[in-house]
Amino acid sequence: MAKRALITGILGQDGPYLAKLLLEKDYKVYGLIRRYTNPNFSNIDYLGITDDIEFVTGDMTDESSLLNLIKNLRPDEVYNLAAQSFVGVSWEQAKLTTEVNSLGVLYLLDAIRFFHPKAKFYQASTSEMFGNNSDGGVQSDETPFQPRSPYGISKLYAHWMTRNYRESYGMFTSSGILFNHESPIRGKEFVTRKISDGVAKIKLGKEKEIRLGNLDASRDWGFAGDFVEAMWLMLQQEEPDDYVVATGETHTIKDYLDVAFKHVGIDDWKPYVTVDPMFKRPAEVDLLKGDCSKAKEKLGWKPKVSFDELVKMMVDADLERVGEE
Ligand code: NAP
Ligand code: G4F
Repeated sequence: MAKRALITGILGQDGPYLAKLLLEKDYKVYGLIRRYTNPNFSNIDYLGITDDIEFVTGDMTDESSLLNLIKNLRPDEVYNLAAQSFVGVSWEQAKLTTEVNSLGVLYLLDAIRFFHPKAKFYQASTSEMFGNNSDGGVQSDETPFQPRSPYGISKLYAHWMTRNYRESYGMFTSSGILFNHESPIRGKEFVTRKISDGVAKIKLGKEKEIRLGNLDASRDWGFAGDFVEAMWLMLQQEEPDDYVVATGETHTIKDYLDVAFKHVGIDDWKPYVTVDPMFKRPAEVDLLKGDCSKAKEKLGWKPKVSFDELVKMMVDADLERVGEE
């Protein structure tokens, strides 16, 4: 019989890539969406899988909706990708961020514990939990957490709860500590997509500049399509565990600008980029670079798409979309 998976955050970036992977593996996929008058299916439409998913409604902040869902669906695997995932806004909406990212996870874990404790649970943890801490410039499974944003703090609560339910109740709960991963369906407020969209608009004469914040921050950027494979692999192991998932390379925003602009034939991006303090953060995470040796060794996972390939893929996709507008 086909395995049944519930994915929260199905309309975001990772949800569609994970759903596509699970559908290819013959899973029955349920996708949790919030109630909207006009839901936005553009990301799953982009991957061509909208008709293959069964949508169920609920909200991470509404405990009873999650209790009912787990009670009725009894999924084999639950992937919790839902979040207020934008670090920048988490200072302005710290309470909402905590309700969705922290309490929402507690509600979902309890729903599983009460109604279907055999379900395997994946929690979307994040490299943002490390803050500026590292072991000589690298973050691994051993690096202590030191979050610097309300988002990072909210995710750390969920991370520890996920671990606690494993230790306290023997549930199969695993967290992936994923470093930044991007794609053509990345939200436009995140820096990579903001740049790829801006570069396409500048190239096609529709905009004149891109306004950005801190250009010196470094991120370990991988491709979302690669990273969702690690999520699935974590739930196929004999034992639950937590894993860092990263590419092991780090690049600054300036590096991203270099590759993106050069790809459309513009050698110097400086005339097209304005630094606007509005996009700077009250506390920045300066450098993220992950060591995912454990995931490589135990899951047999490794990233396939390089940094240059990722940037070009995103710019090409936006050139096509902006061209069609
Ligand atoms: P995303 O594009 O922002 O998607 C998040 C999804 O969560 C959206 O579909 C959103 O629904 C849903 N959501 C928000 N609040 C909700 C609520 N109250 N109830 C139900 N659903 C709600 O995020 P992503 O990039 O796919 O990331 C997936 C997960 O991985 C997130 O938990 C994120 O924090 C984590 N993560 C991401 C990265 C990364 O680099 N992408 C790295 C590490 C960890 P709507 O569509 O209705 O708004
Ligand atoms: O693209 P970002 O907004 O991603 P950030 O803050 O690293 O968070 C993403 O990755 C986390 C994993 O490490 C996830 F957990 C989280 O959900 C999200 O997916 O910003 C990246 C960097 C930051 O240093 C930011 O200050 O880019 C810098 N930046 C510079 N100018 C900008 C801008 N970021 C945004 N969003 N917009 C700018 O104009």
